[in-house]
Amino acid sequence: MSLVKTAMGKVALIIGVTGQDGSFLSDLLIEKGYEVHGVLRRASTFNTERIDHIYLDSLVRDMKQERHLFLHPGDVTDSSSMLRIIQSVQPDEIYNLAGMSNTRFSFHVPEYTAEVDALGPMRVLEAIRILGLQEKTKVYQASTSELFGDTPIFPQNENTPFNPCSPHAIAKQFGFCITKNYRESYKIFAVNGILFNHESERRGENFVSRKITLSAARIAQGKQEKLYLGNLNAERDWGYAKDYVECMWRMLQHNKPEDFVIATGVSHSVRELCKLAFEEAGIDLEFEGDGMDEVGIDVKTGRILIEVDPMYFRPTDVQKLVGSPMKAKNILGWNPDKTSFQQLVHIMVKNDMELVKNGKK
Ligand code: NAP
Ligand code: G4F
Repeated sequence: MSLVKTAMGKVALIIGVTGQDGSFLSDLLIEKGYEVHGVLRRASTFNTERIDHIYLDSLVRDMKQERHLFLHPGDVTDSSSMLRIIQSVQPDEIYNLAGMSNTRFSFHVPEYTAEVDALGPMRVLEAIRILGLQEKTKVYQASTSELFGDTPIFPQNENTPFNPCSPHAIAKQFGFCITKNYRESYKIFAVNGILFNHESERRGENFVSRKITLSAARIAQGKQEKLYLGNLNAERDWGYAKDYVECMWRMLQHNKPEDFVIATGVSHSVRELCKLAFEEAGIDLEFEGDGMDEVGIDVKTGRILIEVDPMYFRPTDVQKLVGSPMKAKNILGWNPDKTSFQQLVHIMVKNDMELVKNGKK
């Protein structure tokens, strides 16, 4: 395996390569001619499904042909693995996407969440400093709109004060601050992408968007009776992950290290997402009732398809987030309107209808 930088391309290391964003970013960087390295953490089952189309390809390919994706066993909770991998890869760019990314679950594992989301970024930055790579290696840190938390300010931008309200968001605030601190203290090109919710056909099934699109597809094809959800009033600024990873890359190509909000500028409620997803699946849905008694009804048959289950509520929830993408639009030339909310839901439902039809979900 060659770890040598190819003449034409740069070397990137993606920590969190097996996740939604890591897989789209791998596709993008390979397309741009990068040699891509990823950190693969240990799991009890295979966890490379989202990158199998690139990784398995490269395994079965004639070894004389060029390989583009190399995986390294490691974990952001383990400093020695971060040091070893960064030393051997000598990346031009590191994208730290590793995250305990499930807000609700972070209430159950707050200490582990801090290990991954707070200390993880610090271990990556420390490795760069210890290895003397400050001049060479640029770092992208996956920060989040959850940092704004329960804010009264709309829309949120790079100057909006943080008010995180979950262990996940609080740990991510440490990650944000340490990235800024290493940029200022050690002159590392380290930036925060404050990304608002972004979804796709590769989104994990326990996030609300995918839970809804998959359930809509299953219910429409008679494979599921009902969908149980939590806070239907929550509003999020939902964009398409494929568009967002492009902006991560743009941030590292910019001539100076700066933090950017990435968002569409439009928010929708969970209820609206349900209506649209079910419509895409061929079901006209209507909501009736209030609070815990609210239900989603199939207008044609009168059947109750959605119910509220208190199990999915959080000790504290962020009610509404909507971001201003103006800085990224003006400085990075990023297009926040590339994929609309309607197009995003269409892509996800279409994908899930196919998966269900083929017995894959
Ligand atoms: P995701 O699908 O949950 O992917 C997270 C990635 O991190 C996976 O590859 C996961 O590995 C890896 N990971 C988790 N713990 C790790 C550890 N201890 N060591 C090494 N790798 C670890 O999340 P995503 O949607 O792609 O998001 C990427 C990042 O952006 C996350 O940090 C997330 O918090 C942040 N973010 C996401 C959004 C969003 O709406 N998607 C918005 C703002 C910020 P496995 O595959 O083995 O689990
Ligand atoms: O899809 P969610 O679980 O995403 P959440 O909590 O906003 O976090 C995601 O986006 C963040 C960026 O803002 C990232 F930092 C984070 O890593 C992750 O990618 O929930 C969205 C909303 C919440 O208000 C939640 O209470 O949907 C509400 N919701 C209602 N019913 C539900 C459900 N969420 C989930 N997961 N499951 C439900 O049944």
